[in-house]
Parts: sequence; C-alpha cells; structure tokens
Amino acid sequence: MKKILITGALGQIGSELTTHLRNIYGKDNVIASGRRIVEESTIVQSGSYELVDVLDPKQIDTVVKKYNIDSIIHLAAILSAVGESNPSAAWNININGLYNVLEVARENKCALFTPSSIAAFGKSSPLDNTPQDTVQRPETIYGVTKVSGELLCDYYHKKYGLDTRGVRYPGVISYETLPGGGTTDYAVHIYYEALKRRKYTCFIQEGTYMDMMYMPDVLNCVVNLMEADPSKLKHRNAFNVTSISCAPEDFCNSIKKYIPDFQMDYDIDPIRQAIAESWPNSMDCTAAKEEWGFSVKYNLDEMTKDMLEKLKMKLDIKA
Ligand code: VAH
Repeated sequence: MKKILITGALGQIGSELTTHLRNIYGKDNVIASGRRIVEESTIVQSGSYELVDVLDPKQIDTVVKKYNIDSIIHLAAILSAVGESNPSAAWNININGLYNVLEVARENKCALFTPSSIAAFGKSSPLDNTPQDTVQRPETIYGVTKVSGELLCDYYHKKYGLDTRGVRYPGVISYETLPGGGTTDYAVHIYYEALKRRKYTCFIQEGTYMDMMYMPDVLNCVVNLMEADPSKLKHRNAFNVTSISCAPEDFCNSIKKYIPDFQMDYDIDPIRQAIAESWPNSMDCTAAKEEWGFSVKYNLDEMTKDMLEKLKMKLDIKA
C-alpha cells in the first residue's frame, strides 16, 4: 500500500485506523474521508480529509484520481442494531456503497480492504469454533449485507483480478471513538460506566458468548493482511479473526480485578439479544494464521487494564 483512501474514517475503526496508517505510511499518503466534516476531529485536522458519500461513485472516483490512490480501505457501513431499525438504509449503504467502491477500485486498479463480520454467520452455522468455510444463513440485514459483500468482493477478484481482501471482525473494543449502534457495543460501554458509576446495566444476557478483539489487534489485521504475499492467500475476503470469546460476566469479573466494587446487573434488549444468540460463540482462525500470520497481542485482562488506564485519562478520572 502506498497511497491509501479510507472511507468511514470518522467511525470507531476508521478514526483509529487513519492515525495508525498515517504513522506507518506517512501523513500525506493516507486520505481520510466521510459523509460529514467534523472540524474539531483530529482526523480532519491531522491530514487530508475529503467529503465522500459512498453512494455517489463520482465523489469516490474524483478523490481516487486526485490523490492517485492505490489502496482503498472501505469502512463506511451501518451496523447490526441500527440496521435492524432501518433495513433499507443498511442495504443501500452496505451494498450499493460497496458496489460503488468496487467499481471505482476496478476502474482505477486499486487494491481494496473491506471488513466482514461475525454477523455473516447465523443460527444454522456451527457456533462453536466456527469454521472458515461453513453455512452462512444470517438473519439480520447487517449479516445479509456482510455475506453479500464477501461474495461480491470474491467475484471482483475472480472476474476482474481485483486485489480484494477482508476479515470477519468480531466485536471491536476501543476507547477513542464510541461504536455506532452494534450488538457488541455493551463491551465498550461497560468500561465507561465502570469508571463513571462503578456499575453497569448490560443489555446482553449473562452466558451469551461472542468473539471480541481490542482495537490495536484490529488495526494490525488491516496492515498484515494488506501487506501479505498474495500468492499465499487461499481465501480473500472473509478471514475469521478473533482474540477473545467471552460473555458479559467475563468482562465484569475482569473489571473487578481493577475496580473491586464494580457491580453489573441486566436489562436485556430482546432485539440485540436475539442477534447475539445467532452469532458465533467462538470462531476458528486457522486460515488467517496459516495464510497471512494472523496473531493477537491482547487477552481479556490485558485489554481491560489498558482500556481502564486510557479511559481514565480520556475522562479525566483520577481515582
Ligand atoms: C455490531 N460491532 O455489533 C458490530 C460488529 C461483530 C459485531 O459487526 O454490529
């Protein structure tokens, strides 16, 4: 990757990936973009930022040509819970937006990274140690767009030789930018509430296991996969990647190691609970390990320690 365009650069992953890639490839070689301008955002202030609505292929193409982009990291998407409240918007942005990016990438010979998700599986998939290649019958519009996106990216690779790559991300945990309406958002909110109120009311039921990953490991996936030797890739657009399989009580117990008086109770959101139950409890990541050396640095307690330290600084909490 030399000249990189990131769509959805103000989102939970995009806001940290932009900084991460600028540190590696140089500030002037990473162009951030999004549907809105947030003047006070460090992303907007620390390098090139362009207004790009992925529903307008002309806007994408203009920016790709303006900066001579060779790699697109396409993150603009609507997440699971928001998608269930507006399925047509989820389909429009997640699929028509992806189609526009694929077409621009094809015409300009750009490589493309776009993430899929554990949401690409459904209740009929094996939910424990979910295989790389297995049944995918998701029951959320978000999951439908993720499976469709995986197939569309595979098609563009096979039909046009486009260098498309992607991973199935688990729930992403980070402290910079709040997640935008997903089912795994509880795993971020719990840390904020632990520091602010010493208690948290969880909307996902005890004993509901999902895959999770800390942001530093999420960011490394993008660089390591995009820089991998393409001749070693048997898969392309949907590598299972995860670092932690856990349930709400595991987060609670981990936080208690650092905040002993932390308390958690439950008020289940039936919509997000049903979504969570249709997703894998844990995924098998053998393909990613074998084909591009996937590895992670953070386990649950290491993530909890770092999250609490960074959030104390961000929220200016002394105790
Ligand atoms: C969501 N955080 O909850 C996203 C993610 C694996 C979950 O795709 O929708």
